[in-house]
Amino acid sequence: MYHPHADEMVQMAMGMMGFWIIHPKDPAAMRVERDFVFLLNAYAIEPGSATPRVNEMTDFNLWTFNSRAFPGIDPLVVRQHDRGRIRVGNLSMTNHPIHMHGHEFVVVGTDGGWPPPASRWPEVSVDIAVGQMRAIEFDASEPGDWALHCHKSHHTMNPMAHEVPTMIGVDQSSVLRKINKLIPDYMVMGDKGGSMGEMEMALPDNTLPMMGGQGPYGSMEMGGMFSMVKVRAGLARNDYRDPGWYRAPAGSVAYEWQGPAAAMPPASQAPAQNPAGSGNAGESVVNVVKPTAHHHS
Ligand SMILES: [Cu+2]
Repeated sequence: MYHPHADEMVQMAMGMMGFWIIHPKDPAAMRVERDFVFLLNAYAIEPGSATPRVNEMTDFNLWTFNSRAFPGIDPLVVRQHDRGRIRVGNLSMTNHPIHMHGHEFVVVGTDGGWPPPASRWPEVSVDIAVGQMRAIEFDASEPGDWALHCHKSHHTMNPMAHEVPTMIGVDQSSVLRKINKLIPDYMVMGDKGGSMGEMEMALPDNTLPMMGGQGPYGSMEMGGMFSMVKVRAGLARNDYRDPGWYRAPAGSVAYEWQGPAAAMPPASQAPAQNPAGSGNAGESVVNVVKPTAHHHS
C-alpha cells in the first residue's frame, strides 16, 4: 500500500493513498481467473461541504471501497467455478471486518506475502487492521448476488447523525406538528426504527444518502462499504460487466406466509431442557456448582 508520510493527516484525509500489486513473473504462480483489489478508506465530509475535514481522528462519516460507496459502486463479477481473489487494504483509521456471503473463502495473503498452504485458514469474515492488507480467495461455486461488506453496521451507512437521543417508542406526533409550522419539510424519525433507507428526504449538495440502493425486492438499506459478488455461469473470460440482478430459481425465494400460523405446542409437551430429569418437563434447570471452602487438616 502507498500513502505519503509528508503532511500525512491532511494527505490521507483527502484520499492520497493507493495499492501496489506486483504480479509474479510466472503467470501460473497463485493463478486465479478473477482478481480484484480495493482499498478501505474513510472521509469526514460535512453535508454540503466539498472538502474533507482534515483534522478528524476517528469520527468519519463516509465509508468507502476505493472511494466509492454503495450503491455507486461496481459489483465484483465472477464466472461460476472460477477462482476469485480479492485483495483488501486498509488505510482508514479503524479496523474493518470484511464479510462475504454465499461462499467460504481462504485467507491466502498478507502484507508479508503468501503464507504456506498449511497455514491458510477458511473464513467468512476477515478483520483487516489499520495499515494491513489481506488477500482472500474462493471458488465461485454458487451462482447469485452475494453481499460483500464491512461487518460494522455503521460502516454500511453514510453521513449519519449519531449525536441524537434514542427515540424508539417515543410519540413525537405533537412535536412534529409544532415543528412543521416552522419547518414544513421536517420529518421525525426513529420512533419505530428501521426503514430509513426508504425515507425520501431532500439532501444537501455534495453528500450521499445514509443508505439505500434498490434491489430486486425493494430498498436494500445499505450504503458505504458494501458491494456484491455476482457469480454467473457462462460469462466470457474477461467480462466484468454488471450482469444485472440474479434470477433466483423458482421456489428458492423466501416469501411472506399468508396462511394460518402453526400452533405452538403447549409447554407441557415441549421437550425437557434438562436430560438429567431433575426439573419438571419444560422447565430449564440451571445447576450451579458453588465453590466450597478448602479444609486443610
Ligand atoms: Cu468497517
